[in-house]
Formats: sequence, C-alpha cells, structure tokens
Amino acid sequence: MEQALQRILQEKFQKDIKDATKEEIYTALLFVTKEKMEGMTPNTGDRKLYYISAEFLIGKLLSNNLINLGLFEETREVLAKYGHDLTEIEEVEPEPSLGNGGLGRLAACFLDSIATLGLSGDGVGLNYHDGLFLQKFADNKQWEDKNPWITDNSWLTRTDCHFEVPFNGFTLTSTMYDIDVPGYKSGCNKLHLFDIDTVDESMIHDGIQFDKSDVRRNLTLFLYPDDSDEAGQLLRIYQQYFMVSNAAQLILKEAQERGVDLYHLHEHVCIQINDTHPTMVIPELIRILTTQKGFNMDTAIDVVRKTCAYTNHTILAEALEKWPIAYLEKVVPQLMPIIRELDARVRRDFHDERVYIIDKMDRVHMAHIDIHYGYAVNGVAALHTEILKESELKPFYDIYPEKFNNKTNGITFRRWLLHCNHELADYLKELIGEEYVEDASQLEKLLAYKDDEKVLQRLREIKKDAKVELKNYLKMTQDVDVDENSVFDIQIKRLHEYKRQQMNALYAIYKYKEIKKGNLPARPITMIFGAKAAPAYTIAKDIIHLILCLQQLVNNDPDVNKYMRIVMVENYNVTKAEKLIPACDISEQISLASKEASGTGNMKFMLNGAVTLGTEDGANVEIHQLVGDDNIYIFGEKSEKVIQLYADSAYNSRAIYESDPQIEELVDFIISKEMIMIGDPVNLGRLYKEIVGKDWFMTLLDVKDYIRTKEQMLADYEDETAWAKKMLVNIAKAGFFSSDRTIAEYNRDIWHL
Ligand code: GL2
Repeated sequence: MEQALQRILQEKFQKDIKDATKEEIYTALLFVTKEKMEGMTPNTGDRKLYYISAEFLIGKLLSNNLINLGLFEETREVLAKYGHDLTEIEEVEPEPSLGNGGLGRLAACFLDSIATLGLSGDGVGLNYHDGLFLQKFADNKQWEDKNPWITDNSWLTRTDCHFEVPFNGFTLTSTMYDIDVPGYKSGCNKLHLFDIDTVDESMIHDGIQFDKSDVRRNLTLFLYPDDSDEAGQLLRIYQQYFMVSNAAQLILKEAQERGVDLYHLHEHVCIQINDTHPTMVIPELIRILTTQKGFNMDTAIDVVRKTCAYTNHTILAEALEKWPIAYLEKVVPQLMPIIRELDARVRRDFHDERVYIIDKMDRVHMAHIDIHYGYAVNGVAALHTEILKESELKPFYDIYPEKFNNKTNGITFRRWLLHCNHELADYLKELIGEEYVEDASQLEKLLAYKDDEKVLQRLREIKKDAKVELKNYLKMTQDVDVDENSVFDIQIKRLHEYKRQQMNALYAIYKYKEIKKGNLPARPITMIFGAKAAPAYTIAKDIIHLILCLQQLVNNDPDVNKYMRIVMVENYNVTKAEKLIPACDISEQISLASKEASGTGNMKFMLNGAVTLGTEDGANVEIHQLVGDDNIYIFGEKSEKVIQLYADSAYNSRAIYESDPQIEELVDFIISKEMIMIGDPVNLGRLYKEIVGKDWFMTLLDVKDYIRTKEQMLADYEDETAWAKKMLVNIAKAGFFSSDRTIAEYNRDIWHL
C-alpha cells in the first residue's frame, strides 16, 4: 500500500505522502483501490443474477472497499506513519445519493453480500447526476438543492458498452458506467449504471427546478423527480424504460457472449425486480425476443416468466405503481401491444378483475405484471409477507401460492459494524474471535458474557465513546451542543406519516411541558431526528417544520435545555447514519403496525447495542422474538387491529382528541402561542388540522401507550447493569439480520446460482 500510494502520488501530483493534501491522498487511494479491484477475479458461474433497481444507496466506498479487500488496517497505519488520519481523508469523498431510503440501501447491502458469498450477480440501475436532492434547513423549513456527486476521479468507470433505447419517435444512445463491488475476502461483481452523454446539469435552476419535458437533457439528472404533474410522471416512465431496456439488452448480450441458447435463458440468468420500478423489463424482454430473436409470443412469455422474480417492499397503496395507458402510449408505444396481450391472457384464465393488469380506469398495474409473469414473489419480513398473502395480494396468493415466499431483510455487517463502529467490532473480535465477521450467527457466543460485569462495563464505555464522537461531529457540522451523559434517543428514516415522526414530536411536547411543570427527569434526554421529506409531500414537510420549531423552542429555553435537547440532523444520509447509529441508546421504530414492510435501520441499531422502542411492525416482530420481552420495548395496537380499523373505517381521531384532555393538550400545543411565535402558522395549522381531522396513520391511537413506554424505558436506563445486558443481548441476537443470511436464502429459494 505504501509503495502503491507513493507511486500514484508521484505520478499524479509529484508529491510525497507526507506533503500531499487530503484531496490528493484520497485520489491516490481511489486509484490504488480501483487498480486492486481490477485485478480481482470476477465471480463467475453458469447462472448469473441481475438485480435491477431504481436505487442503489451505496454510501461512500473508500473504507468499505478497503475493508473488503483486506487493506483497511494497513492503509490506516501507512497514513498514520505520515501524519494523516484515514477518517479525515474519508471526509473528502462525496456521498453518491443514488437512493432514497431503506429500499436503496438494501440493494447496496445485497450487492456486498452477493459478492461476498462468491455469487455471480451484478446490479443494474441509473447514473443520476444529482441523485436525491440535498436537504437544507432555513426558517425552520426544508429546502431542496441539487446534490452533485460525480467528480473527475470517481468510482465510476466509463465503459464502451452502449445501447440504442427506442422511445416514441426518437432513440437515445446509452453509456454504461461501472462501479466495482468487491466481496469481503472474495471475488468481485459490478454495479452497472446507465446514462446518456447529453445530460445537462446547467438546466437546473432555483434549487431543483428544471424543464421536465426535455428528456435528452434531463433523463438522468435526478432520482424520483417530482411526479405531481403529468410531465413528471412521463419523465419517470422515460427513466424506468431507459433503465430496463438497457438491462434487457445487456442481459441478452452477455448471455449470447457466454454461448447461452436464448430458449434456455432461464437456466442461465435470473432477474430480480426490486419493487415495481423495473417491471417494464418483462414486456421489454418479450418485445426483443419476439421482434429480434425469432421467438413466438408463447415461448417468449414462457422463458421470461421463468427468468424474472419480484420483491414487494410496501403495502402503501400510493407506492404501488399504476401508470395510465395514455402515458405509456406516449413514451413507449412499442410496449403497449405486449402489455395488452399479457392482460388478455390474464382475463382469459382468471375471471377476477382484481388481478387484471389493466383496470377499468385504463391504468396498468405494474405489480400485477410482476406477479403473473414472474416465478417468485417475496415480501421483506415475516409479518409483511403474511399481510401480502392474507390481505393486500390475497387474490394472487390464491392463484399462485407456490410463488409467494418471505425473505426477511438484512444489512451488511462490513459497513454497519466493522466500518462504522471499529471499537465495538474490535472488542467483539477480542471476546468471541473473528469468525462472526463471516458467520454472523457466531455473535450468539456473546451471550456467555451476559453476567460478566467487566464486559458489560466495556460495552457501556464503547457506547459512551461513540456518543462523544457524535457530540463532536454535531458540534462541527451543525454547531449544536449535546451532552454525552444524556440518553440518546434517535429516529432516523425517510419522513412519512406512517413512520410517525409526529408522534415522537408529541412526546417532545409532553416532555417539554413536564419539565416546565418541574417534573425533572433523572437524566437529560437528547432527541435526535434525521429525515428528508419528498419535495411535494406537504404534510411531511409540515412535520419537519414542527420538529425544527420544537428544536428552537426547547434548546433556547434555559429552564428546559439542561434536561432536554432536540437535534434535527440536516441532509440525513448514509454517512450521517454511520455516525449516529453507534451512538444510539433508544432506537425509535414506531410506525403504525402493518405499514412498515420491514425496516432495516432497526437492525443496524440493534447490532450496535441500541434498545428498540417499537410497534409490532415489520422486522421489529422478528427482533422481538429473538431478544425476548426483556430486551425490547413494544407498545401500540397490533396489525390485525389496525387492518380491521381500516376495513371498518372505524378510526376517528377527532373522537380521541375530544375525549382525552391529555391528548388534546399535546396536540393543541402545535398551534400554541409559543409555537406560532417561532413557526409558520400555515404549516403548523395545516398539520394540527390533519392530526385532529384525519390522522390517517393513527398517531392518536398509540400516543399514550408510546409516552408511557418511553418513560418506562428512560427509568430502566438508570439501572446501568440491566441496561448493558439488554445491549449485549441485542448485539448477540443481531446475527440473523446479516444480509449474508438473507442472500443465502434468496439463492437457496429463488436464484439457484
Ligand atoms: C421500503 C420499506 O418501506 C421498508 O420498510 C423496507 O425495509 C425497505 C427495504 O425492503 O423497503 N419500501 C420502500 O418503498 N422504501 C423502503 O424503504 N423506500
């Protein structure tokens, strides 16, 4: 490493390591690492997976690549020898924002595990130049800006692979960029990101505004451009088709290069459709096979059906894509005859309009294409899969019970433990050996130390160190002060009403009022939030406004700020998650039961010794089963009850509000004099009305149980030994949530690589 670094620094900058700047060292490390990865043996096999996804939230890559290449320690030492700190060098790397939340991060964790398990499998997606927007706070509100991440020297390698992608009346020529995905001590795969050369970032103005109709210039500017109008929806269809047409052409090209007889494609290729964004790969493959490869329709459909598998990540109706036929006709008319044919076959075989592809309003249900014309359908946590089978997708489950299966999500321990929490990772190695890194179930060995006071003490110290680090980071990045001796209570995830950040904000109001009344807590609490709201999601932005106003109110009140602080982290992303998660005491997983398909933050927190405060939702259910009642705090109504309330239209937030003076007092505070003095009455008023008059995700149903449970948790925190035991059990039981386990299951049951 030392020699390689010296060589590249000389070549590129005519400098020695000790005189080089952080930027120069970063660039040199990037080159060294890329060279190493080029020299790695690619994972190969007779069967290859293509994981197609609109999002790959890969995070910064330098340290993770070094870890997987087995070069991390050596690099750290070499740099230290010349007075440099690898952590500071990492700061130079821009974070690609190629994802939105859990779904995109899951895809990134999966790529790591696929490569680590030595499986042949590449990711396919788009190279968004400005990714998801950059979040800024001003006037206690969220503002959006562009988020460029591609620099002259980056992890992207331009390839000479190009395809022609046909749209209505014109064609776009693609360019494929590759990012290497090294496995941990094993072979290498690729992430292929498609782009066009004509994208023009200068067309963006006033934050994230741009001409949505100019596809040649805007196609790969942003992930999830605003789709609240027709032009925005058309652009999303352009993006999706561009992604899958490139994927389909790449898959067929590579298969033919490997000598695969396309009539046997399914024996050599499998395609995982990550949520519905890549669904058009099904009609696109059928189109290419029938129009260019001599297939008849029956055979093309048969081969494609045996090649594609679909993962569902949500039961939220608005997230299940339904594109109007008129829009598809406008953008990709060549696919519509095929989609109509696929629909006609469904209508011929099943006389149940709930499973049709085209509905009465002339909309195409993308998930229905996946389920009929794929060979596997999976949910992402046990409860989620049950809900799909028993309610959301029941008519499909009745037809194809054999296609449905569960694959509980997972996270890569390389990033979410080894990289983000060196101190804990090293201590675990000392206690139970190195094997847990490759066989996560070994973490259970930790249980032997459950009553070992020394071990428990060390776990507390490690947590404290992480809290101090976070404190310094928050001071440096946002100039806020927090107390490392306070309880760190953290809710970080996309902003959505179903995730109920608003309920956590009601707790903040409760606590603020208690402190004002003189009911002082045994120990201060630091409530940390991080979340981006979709730019067109009004109520989500109002919730951010509420939290930011509470932050100002609480942190500036000398009666209160000794006992309580609120921090809303700006532009929450993977890099920030890596700082926040190791420092957490209380992991907030408080979605309305039945609505969070899985969650993956919950797993990252537990692995780093936080204790979950959660509803029986998503993977929380499995965490609960693993750690037992004593090591998790569960509250709120169960999913059966919630589903019933929706079915009967029986939830009435106004009735709860009017009949419960405590709840009324908390909700009224949103539009109190104190708050209106700080905030915008329009935003606060709208949010107040929404909670009282609608509350679609039932905040008021669970808020009292939530407050009671959180208070219990804070009281229990004071028993240091008992709390440290809970930490230990959470870490020990986290092995199940390694994405290596998840990928092994995908491979066993779906991919058969
Ligand atoms: C999500 C779910 O909301 C989340 O619960 C799940 O953990 C992830 C990964 O399976 O998928 N679905 C979705 O559309 N997004 C998610 O994060 N954005």
